[in-house]
Amino acid sequence: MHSTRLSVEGMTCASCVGRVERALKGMEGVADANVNLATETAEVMFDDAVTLPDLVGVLDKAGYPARVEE
Ligand code: 9UX
Repeated sequence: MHSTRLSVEGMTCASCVGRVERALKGMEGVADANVNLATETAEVMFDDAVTLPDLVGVLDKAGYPARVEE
């Protein structure tokens, strides 16, 4: 299992948080996703079926431009 923190742009309300969490958790291989609205980040746990570009890509597609932090 891997984990990463993504910086996510464009989340302005609680519904946005839900959308981002659902987009991530809906991916094959994502075990958990926790979004922090205040810091505009998403902590994601995922297995070998998922790559970092996969995570970023699904959020970009959902309308929340993302990049990998650190
Ligand atoms: Mo409400 Mo969050 O439209 O985009 S879901 S601000």
